[in-house]
Amino acid sequence: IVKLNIDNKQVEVQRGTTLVEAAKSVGVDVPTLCHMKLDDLNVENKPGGCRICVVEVEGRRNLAPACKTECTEGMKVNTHSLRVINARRTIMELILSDHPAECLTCVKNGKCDLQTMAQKLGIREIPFEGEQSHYKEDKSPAIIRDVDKCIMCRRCEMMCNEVQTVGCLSAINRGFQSVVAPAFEMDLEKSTCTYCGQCVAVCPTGALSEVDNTRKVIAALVDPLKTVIVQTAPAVRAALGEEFGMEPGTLVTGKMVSALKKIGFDKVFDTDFAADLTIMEEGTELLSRLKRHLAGDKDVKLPILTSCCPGWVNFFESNFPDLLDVPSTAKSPQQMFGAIAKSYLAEQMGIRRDEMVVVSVMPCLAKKYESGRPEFAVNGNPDVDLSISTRELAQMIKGANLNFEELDDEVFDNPMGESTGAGVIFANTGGVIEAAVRTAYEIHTQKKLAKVDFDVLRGFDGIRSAEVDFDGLVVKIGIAHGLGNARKLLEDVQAGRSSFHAIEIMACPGGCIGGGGQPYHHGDTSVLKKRAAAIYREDAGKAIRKSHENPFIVKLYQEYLGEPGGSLSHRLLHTHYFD
Ligand code: HC0
Ligand code: SF4
Repeated sequence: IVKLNIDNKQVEVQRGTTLVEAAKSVGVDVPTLCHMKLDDLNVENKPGGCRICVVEVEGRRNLAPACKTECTEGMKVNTHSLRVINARRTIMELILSDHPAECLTCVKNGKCDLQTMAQKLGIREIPFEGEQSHYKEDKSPAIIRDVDKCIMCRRCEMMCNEVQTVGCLSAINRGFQSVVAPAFEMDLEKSTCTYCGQCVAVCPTGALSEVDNTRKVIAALVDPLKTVIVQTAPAVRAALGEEFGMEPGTLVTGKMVSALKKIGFDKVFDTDFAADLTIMEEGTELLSRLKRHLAGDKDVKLPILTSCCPGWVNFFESNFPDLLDVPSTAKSPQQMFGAIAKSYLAEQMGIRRDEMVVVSVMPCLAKKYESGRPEFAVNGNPDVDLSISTRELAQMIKGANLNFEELDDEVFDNPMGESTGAGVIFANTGGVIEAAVRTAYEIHTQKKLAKVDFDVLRGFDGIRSAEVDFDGLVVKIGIAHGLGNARKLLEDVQAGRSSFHAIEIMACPGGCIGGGGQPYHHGDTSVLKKRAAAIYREDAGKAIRKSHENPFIVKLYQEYLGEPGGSLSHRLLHTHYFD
């Protein structure tokens, strides 16, 4: 324990605590820009680069960066002396001297940490003339790098290297030329980037952002020759409200549907319906692999890995090319939705597939890339035409001049809008496997589950495991969220050390509720837990909570698909992977 004094407050902290943390513990908020501590992920970005957090320490000649300075016994600290305020303003003016002044048209306008800090410090002019570097824009199918706006905070590096272990981004060059970039300054598309979007989620400025598809969506909506339908991912409903000032964890399912109808979509459907469909296919695949394994088949690939997260699919395709036959072949719900919409539904509606535009609203940026993968198109016409993020949907709602909070709740259209609680929980880490267990258990044992909630599969630890007793058959389950955690489980599989039968992997911390397209959490990961709790509430309130009991799924198999894993299902709902 060390005792010190911050702004005339007595503080007691553990040895090793930084001044930023110590100040926070007594309610003093030292302004920071590059610093970001993600408590639930056990990572902290503190390169000490921006220097905005400088404070005055009695007896020291120089101001000290609070994010890097450890508390020592008897320290006397002033976080807002005139000298500190002056220094912070000068530092900010220097940072802004080589930053493009494009706030009015910047994607981050109103949400930019740099802008907020400039406002807070009362910057009204920039007396220094920095050298404006002009990098070429790097536009991948999902993410745009506009590195003129990079302030070298290194938060993206922390996410990409420490949390995701993708190692795609690092600092290069010196002085005004310094930027964070993939190796050899190659474009993201040519790098090993998975498009998980976690770098975008923490970028303080407009240096990293999503490819904006909202204009294309509006163009489709005004085209009289197109029938435009929309699907909404499970995680969107638990976070969209934040964009309108609602408390994190507010469920806005009904308002979201209402907004989409008012914006002008011809049908508003639910990706959760397709999540139920995914369970039918993936659950069947799990059971069939298990049965072959029990029958002594040595060629069967176990553990089966979930395959619904496109960031994760990208990751194993680049990092584990020897394991391409291990994941489930089931397409993601987004893609199953598109495949069924442009076959079964288009037939029912009496239109050709090229007259239908399928839009998806996703918490994820990798979904933009996934929808463009060539194998998910028929004669060049994609199953999912346009994917927008939760943030882009919020933008469209604001642009349509809708008062979101005042909207009445409306319900999804059918047949592809009906879903069960199992489809909803896909949004959370552990949710896909819990949904699969609910269905696989009942199909395998021919018995009703006494309790559909599997608390053993829930939680926020990066790697979790559980055993579920299928009436004598003990199924061993692994769960990882965040690609760094996924890598550990995958290395076990690769080395033949894994004893799991099934592993669920989601690329983003928290699962889709923490996706790269969700409202910014600004470093407060408690937001993710509130969203997760909201998702479990939505599940608990559903009349039907098991995918195989979704009446529209039952009908789809009866009328159209035949059996799960059957030949039409295989053609429409399964895929393969490439290195
Ligand atoms: Fe997800 Fe999905 S659960 S990946 O996180 O499986 O993005 O929300 O839509 O496709 O359903 C994202 C969320 C989805 C898909 C579903 C899966
Ligand atoms: Fe790294 Fe993910 Fe960002 Fe790609 S999208 S650079 S993998 S953090």
